[in-house]
Amino acid sequence: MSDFIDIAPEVAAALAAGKPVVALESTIISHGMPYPQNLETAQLVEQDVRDHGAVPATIAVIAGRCKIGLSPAELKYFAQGQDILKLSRRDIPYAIAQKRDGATTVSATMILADQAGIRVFATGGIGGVHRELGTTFDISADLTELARTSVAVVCAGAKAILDIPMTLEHLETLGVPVIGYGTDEFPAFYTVKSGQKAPLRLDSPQDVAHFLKAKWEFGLAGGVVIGNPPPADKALALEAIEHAIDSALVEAKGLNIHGRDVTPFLLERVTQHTKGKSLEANIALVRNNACLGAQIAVAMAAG
Ligand code: PSU
Ligand code: MN
Repeated sequence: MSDFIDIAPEVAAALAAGKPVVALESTIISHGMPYPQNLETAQLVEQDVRDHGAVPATIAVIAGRCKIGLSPAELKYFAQGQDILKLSRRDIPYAIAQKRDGATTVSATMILADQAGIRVFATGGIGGVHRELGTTFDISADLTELARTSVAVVCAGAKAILDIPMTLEHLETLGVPVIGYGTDEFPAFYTVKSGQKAPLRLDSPQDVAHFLKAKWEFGLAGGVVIGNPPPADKALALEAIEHAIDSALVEAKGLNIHGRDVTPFLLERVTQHTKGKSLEANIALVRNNACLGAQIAVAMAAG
């Protein structure tokens, strides 16, 4: 493991003892949700992991140190922070060398989790291929990371702000297994349905654990996407979100938003357009994913 990483004592003890640990990302806190809901969610999600028998490890970079597991004060800092970078793979050395604070996206969280030996990571949604690929060439670094780094990502699929069919095609090309958890359909984050079939389906944490072991013990490095549908009582109907997404996309284009700013901008606008309904769904699905992530980590630790 690199000299740039600090593992919180509780997480280090759990890893040393072979106990279940679940990685959590920090971009969702700093750039994915407004304060104070982001802080409440970050705290609830950690508790959800504990309630299901695993140790949570929220990952971030603080003053150039890569942290695996944050203290309550650090969690608050990332929820309130103003000058926090959004880190994907390319940005990690900059944050380290310049001693900056950075919130980790799915790609950066996977890298740090992998270095610490954490195999299960729970989040909201993965990045993907953006709509109008032909003009933007915007493909999230999350997808390439999934191709190379051996961490399972429990998520509610990919948001409809993205081009979901192209995202699934690209994951196939990259050799990344995409599993519908208890569903035949790949979920679309706010909505249970995306109109796209999940390429694979598994129905229990044990089955997922066996799948992950088979992949990695066979020597097939790389990530796995576990698409867990959002809880039905908080999920939105497609009609409820479609308009918000379309308006947000038009606004982003008009304002010439690009690069790392696109996803946070779209998330913020969708929350505004749905008057908070999408935020409620977001919170519920992240918690749901944390619970499943912990169950999978427990199943893996049990052998
Ligand atoms: N999806 C969400 N909320 C988020 C993100 C994705 O519902 O906060 C964040 C994740 O950290 C993801 C990142 O890795 O956005 C992808 O950003 P980009 O599209 O710039 O690759
Ligand atoms: Mn992008």
